[in-house]
Amino acid sequence: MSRIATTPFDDQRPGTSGLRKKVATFQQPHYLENFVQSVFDVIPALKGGILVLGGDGRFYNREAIQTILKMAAANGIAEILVGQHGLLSTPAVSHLIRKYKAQGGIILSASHNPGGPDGDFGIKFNTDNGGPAAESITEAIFERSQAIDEYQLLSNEDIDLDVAGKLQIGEMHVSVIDSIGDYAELMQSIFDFEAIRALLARPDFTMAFDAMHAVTGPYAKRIFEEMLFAGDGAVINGVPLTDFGGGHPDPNLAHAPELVAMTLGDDGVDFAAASDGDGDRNMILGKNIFVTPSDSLAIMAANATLIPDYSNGISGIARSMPTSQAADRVADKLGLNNYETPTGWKFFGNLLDAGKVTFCGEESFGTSSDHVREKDGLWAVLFWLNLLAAKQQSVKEIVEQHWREYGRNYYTRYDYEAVDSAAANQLMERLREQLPALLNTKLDGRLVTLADDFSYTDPVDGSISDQQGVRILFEDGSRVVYRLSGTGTEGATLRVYLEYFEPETDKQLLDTAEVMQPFVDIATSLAKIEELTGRSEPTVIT
Ligand code: VG1
Ligand code: CO
Repeated sequence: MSRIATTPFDDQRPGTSGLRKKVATFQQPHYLENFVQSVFDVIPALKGGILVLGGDGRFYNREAIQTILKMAAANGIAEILVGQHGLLSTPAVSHLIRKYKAQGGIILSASHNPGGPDGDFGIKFNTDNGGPAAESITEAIFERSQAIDEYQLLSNEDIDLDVAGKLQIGEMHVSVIDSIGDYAELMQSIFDFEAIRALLARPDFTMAFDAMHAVTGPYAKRIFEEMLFAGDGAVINGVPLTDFGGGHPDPNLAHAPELVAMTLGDDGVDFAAASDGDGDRNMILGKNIFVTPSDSLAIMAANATLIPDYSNGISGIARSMPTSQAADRVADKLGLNNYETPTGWKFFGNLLDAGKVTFCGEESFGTSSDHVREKDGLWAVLFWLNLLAAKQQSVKEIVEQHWREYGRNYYTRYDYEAVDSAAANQLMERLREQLPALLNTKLDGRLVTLADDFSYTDPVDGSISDQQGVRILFEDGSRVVYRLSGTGTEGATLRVYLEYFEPETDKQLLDTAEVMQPFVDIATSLAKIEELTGRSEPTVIT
């Protein structure tokens, strides 16, 4: 075993979802090692314990895995479960931690951010409940990284990640496991695969799943093609590539145009879906319709009892603050618990562990349930397929019926990426200063009934998270929300979330962009976005 001297890097504070940086940053000598040693130092239970390890297959995934294996052996980890080819989706890691009672898991991913030598890399640590480490732990890891002066590494040959089997590095047992089997089995235990098979066998039903050349390719092929007989070719872009084929593995209307095009027109596929780099996000489309992630959460909750695993009902729903309030209406009507949390899946963990909620969702294409402690892209896709099979209706019929019953929350998000950090901070600061004066005034004729900087007190452990986004709520339930991203790697990303509630059936089928324009105008002028950032248009609209 070697102890290797090192000095701290000052930028190892994890953001919304782990530590994310340019590949070149991670390639600096000791950079990855410092962070991993900080994790081992902060979580003593890993010594003598089990660790799950895998990544989304992006550039630098394999190298990082080999380094972490040698460090884990030197740090006294007893057993490590590593995905074959170095691949494990984020929800699969969450499941493996829980199933094999591991003390933690390391996921190598920068999620939906581009990959390749000039792209992004990332590392996330999940705790023994299977979920992303809570803020108290990520802060402790960051603090440790600021004082680190050595790390431990066992000199050893690289292992063969491509062959499943058991081997040893020093005293540490290593199992290279089939990345998919346990996860596929879990999905089978939740959903009615028989009913989905029957749906997919119908000559008049077609589907497409876009794996975006990321980690869900092999999972989707096994589940949709081999287990559900969706037909060869149902999975597109199914081979994981280290640069995701040059694209953003980000399942939304802007980054999956090929898939969206397949749903349009009379010949469009009946169901289409996509997932992101690490398999925790999902986009749901039907013939000529896109289901917003916020609506998807609400529709799932409203129809939960049609799915075998939730047939006895669900305890509650949690949504991140910027996610539309559509789910709240379902919770109200069905008498379910309902929570509003800050952005990031780590805030759902305590609620799920305490049984207070069963479903969670984020507007950023994330939905999941208590079957794991992460968002889960393929789970959401299977949920929708199971729903279509149970209801024997089209995606469009299900969505429009939901709107008629609960009203429609029109929704859009504007992202301004790679904005100058100082300008973005100034913009948020100015907004915060304006908040007290905004209350009970009118913006574009709409009365402001709440204007604050969202603060969350965790109902389970009492921890407080401040400054989680500026929100302005109007009398009619409409909202404008601003926050800065915690996953970007260049400058700052300003996110502006806009929501308008329409209870009247005859106004629920209008064009989202047109309906939202007044709110776009309110949001851009109130925050002086162009004046402060120089941007007259957002980088991406979702
Ligand atoms: C974004 C999303 C957030 C999500 C996070 C991680 O964070 O807004 O809802 O949980 O990404 O998703 P931010 O701070 O950039 O807005 V993923 O798929 O990276 O694991
Ligand atoms: Co992701």
